[in-house]
Amino acid sequence: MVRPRLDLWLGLAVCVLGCDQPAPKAAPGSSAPASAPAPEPPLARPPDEDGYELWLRYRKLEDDAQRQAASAQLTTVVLSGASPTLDAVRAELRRALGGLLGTPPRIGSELPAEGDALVLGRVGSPELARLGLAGVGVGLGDGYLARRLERDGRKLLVLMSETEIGLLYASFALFRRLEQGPGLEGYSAESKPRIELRLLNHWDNLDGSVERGYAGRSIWKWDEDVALHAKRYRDYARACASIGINGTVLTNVNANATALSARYLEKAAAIAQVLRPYGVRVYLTARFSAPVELAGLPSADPKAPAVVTFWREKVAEIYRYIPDFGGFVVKANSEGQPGPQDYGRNHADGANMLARALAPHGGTVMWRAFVYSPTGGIDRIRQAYDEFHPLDGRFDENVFVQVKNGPLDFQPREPIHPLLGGMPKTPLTLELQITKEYLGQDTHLVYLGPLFEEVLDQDTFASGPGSTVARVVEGAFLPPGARGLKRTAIAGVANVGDDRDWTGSPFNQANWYAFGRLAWDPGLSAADVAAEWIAATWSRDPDFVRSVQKLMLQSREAVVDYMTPLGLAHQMAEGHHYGPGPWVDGLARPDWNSVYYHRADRSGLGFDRTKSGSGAVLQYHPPLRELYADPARVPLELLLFFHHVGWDQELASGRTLWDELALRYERGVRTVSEMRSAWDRLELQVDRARFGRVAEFLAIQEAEAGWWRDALLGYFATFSGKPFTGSRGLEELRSLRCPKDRDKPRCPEVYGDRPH
Ligand code: GCV
Repeated sequence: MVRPRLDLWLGLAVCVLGCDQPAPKAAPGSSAPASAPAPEPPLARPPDEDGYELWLRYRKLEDDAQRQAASAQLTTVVLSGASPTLDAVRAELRRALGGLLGTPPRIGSELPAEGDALVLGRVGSPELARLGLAGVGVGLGDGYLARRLERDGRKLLVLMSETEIGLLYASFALFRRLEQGPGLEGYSAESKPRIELRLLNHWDNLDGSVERGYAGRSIWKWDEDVALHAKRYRDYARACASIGINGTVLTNVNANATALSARYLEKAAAIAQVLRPYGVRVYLTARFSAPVELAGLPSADPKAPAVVTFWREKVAEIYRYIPDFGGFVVKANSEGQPGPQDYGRNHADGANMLARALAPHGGTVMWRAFVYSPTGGIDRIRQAYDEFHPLDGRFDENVFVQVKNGPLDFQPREPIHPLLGGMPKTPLTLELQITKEYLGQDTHLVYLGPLFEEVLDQDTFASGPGSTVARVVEGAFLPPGARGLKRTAIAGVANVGDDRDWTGSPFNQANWYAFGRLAWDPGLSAADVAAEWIAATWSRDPDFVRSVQKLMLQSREAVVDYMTPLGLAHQMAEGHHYGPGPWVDGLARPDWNSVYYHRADRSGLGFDRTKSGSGAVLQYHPPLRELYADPARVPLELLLFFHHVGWDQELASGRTLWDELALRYERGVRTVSEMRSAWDRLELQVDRARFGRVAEFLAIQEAEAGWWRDALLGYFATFSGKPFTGSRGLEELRSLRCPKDRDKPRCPEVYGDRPH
């Protein structure tokens, strides 16, 4: 029997979603016809850029009237005092205003006798008192206020904060305002970070490799002099500060004890010195067995006095090198990492021992809840809650439990982690992944703002309705700490490497940006954040911003559709997590295999996590628990995460499971084609270099989206018995052995043979 082609077979359903879509274009290297060629670009195309400047390009404002109005206000700047941070503020003002307005400002420490001016001052300072602002802004911390004043017939724009770093944040907010285009008329702002510790976690190894990094080697060149890389570190710190990131963990959570030896501490101290003026504190990962590896102790038992002494002395040594050291991030008893359970102790015993060494110096421990034991269990996703929930309330005040956004592992979509509503007495660090380990890595264009927003907005119901993840992470329900320590934190696994453009692709920069902006204010909309980023990174033209914003906002749902729709998870091929591998089976542990997660059989698809299955659904609070447990009410987006569903079962959409699945895969591929066409239409407005890079990556993504669809539907068809014919047969797809290079994953076997 000749099986119908999926695109013909799906014609009706696809039309429900829009029949006026352009035909998908051919992947590079394929012989299929492409759509009509784009018109020849005019000569006046913007000059090529390499992406190094990120969103800090500060190109001159195009609108003359607006630029002149802003210049009148900002040409004279008043900022008194001397410190490395204030120098950084001045340098950034010169660079940004010089770029945006065309002329760098005159910066003095006294308000001149006449003329409009920008005044920056610390809350309570004599400068602000002279302007009648004594007492204004108390309690801002690192937050800031922007106020417009009229004094003696002159217009003043005043930026104030309690801290120097707050003045830097206020300056970056002002530049954002200018980039956005509404001008300074009526500008006033008040903003305080809603989460205190906003950290990047680098999974960088001492040998220069980066775990799950796709943007080159580590920027921390442990074997080289820091001075050689100081410019890059300074620019990294500027980028972090511009979006409010105030800490960075230099080393991988799969830790190497050597990172805590004198040679590396000296280096970390030199890096800390470059980052410090920008308010970015350095943290390190601690390997739990360091007392054995570095000091030759017989064990790392957290209750052994020699171990306690080792850590106390080690921490004191670290603070001699780095007086404002932030603390440790620890992965313990997970994926082979040592931990307190090796000695019959629990996570609280281990974390508190380290916390007590850090407490006298003001440091914190971020103890990760991503535990993944070597013995497996009834359901991998249950383990963290089962181990940590009983320990709630047993951690010292300077311990955070660091929880990934979902219970599995940074999938394109998964439900929130039940621990986010399951440890009401413990400060939690929400861990998001900026590097796209499971979302197409460097080449696929996926804007993560909507994913972060979805997580932050999800209600845990832990303290009744309205207990969103954002409110939990902001500490809204946390009992106050006796010692008034910082108790709110968020971390993003960095996507930064030594590639010239920092993140391996121009659009991956947006995810670094979105993480920082949402960490500062989880209430921001991912759409607005995208618009900010586009204007600063590409072009301020409103039509351009709208088109790119649309494309970015489509992209997350697209990757869910073409990789793992309807709550499927972990269908990536073994090891590299790049292409599809639903057939992966037979690896040593059941939960290393894709088949463990999809549970496809003749009767249907999906993992039963209800009471009659693994029971993981019981880890959620009511009414989430009931919602997820009910196959008729669970959001379709999470259906197969919680239920095993028959192939012919009719879903809330009115379609059968098979039809819905096929429709979503097809929709994902088609959305990428639309994104590709939309980008091509913008060619004339973007420099050739960056345009070309994005265009090539979109071509790869389009071909690989089809690869995912064909692999997953082709494979599931062997269980469902439904007709499916992809562009390539299942056997051919199963035999592909790519990517060969995990750091720059490419599969020319899929997208054609053009070099990338
Ligand atoms: C740093 C997943 C990743 C690992 C990572 C681990 C973790 O398993 O694939 O590379 O290890 O998560 O978050 O600890």
